[in-house]
Amino acid sequence: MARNLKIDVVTIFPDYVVTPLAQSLIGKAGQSGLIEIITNDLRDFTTDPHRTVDDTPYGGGAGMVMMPTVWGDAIDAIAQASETSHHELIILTPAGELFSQAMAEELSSAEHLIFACGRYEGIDHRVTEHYRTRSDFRVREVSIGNYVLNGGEAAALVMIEAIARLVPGVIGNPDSLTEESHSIVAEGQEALLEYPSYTKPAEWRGLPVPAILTSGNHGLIAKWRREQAISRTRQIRSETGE
Ligand code: 6GU
Repeated sequence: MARNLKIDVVTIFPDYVVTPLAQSLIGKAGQSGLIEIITNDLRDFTTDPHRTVDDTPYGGGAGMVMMPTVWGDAIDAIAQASETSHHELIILTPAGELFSQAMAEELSSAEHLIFACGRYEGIDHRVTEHYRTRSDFRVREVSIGNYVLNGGEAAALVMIEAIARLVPGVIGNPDSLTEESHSIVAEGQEALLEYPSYTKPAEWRGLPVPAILTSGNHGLIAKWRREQAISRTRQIRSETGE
């Protein structure tokens, strides 16, 4: 089967990402050849005996900065080995653009994603600058939310899970993609959060399932679900000020 998407993750903690990626749907997508995921150890691209990846920041300040030399060698080698002609370089940083469903949709149709997981105080900014000058790359600095992690590994996992499930064939029933929270809707329409779901038993700890759902009236059920989605969306938006 043709490979749809190649994903490289570059990290100094390969075990942190390898095990979760081997699990579940994303792991199965890897086995079926729909997605190929490779985890690369950044230290394999060092040239000194200590396998150094970081140094003190110019201008002073706390923490260490990851060196552009090592990152450049790693990214060049990974791009070369990919056998694809265009590469989406995703640099994970809390200072990046916020990840969204729209970005996941866009990235799910790329041919090659490279996730650069920064640690410490980040990666020397010239890595972003250099690859932005290269016509075979598109560079995005991305954050998954307004909080700080110790490194980009967990963020890469979040993004890969959101992206991989949008690759055709990864999810058995594609209908489940179109109805869900945050999925893209027609222009001018608001993206609604999902309505609440219920299954058996019909009553649990004194709580019955909403009667409408057992009425058999599909028109009324659809209307009720839409109303629930709208009120949920309003509630969350007002709480978060979005
Ligand atoms: Cl991508 N990296 C780090 N270090 N912290 C984050 C993040 C990324 N996204 C949110 N917080």
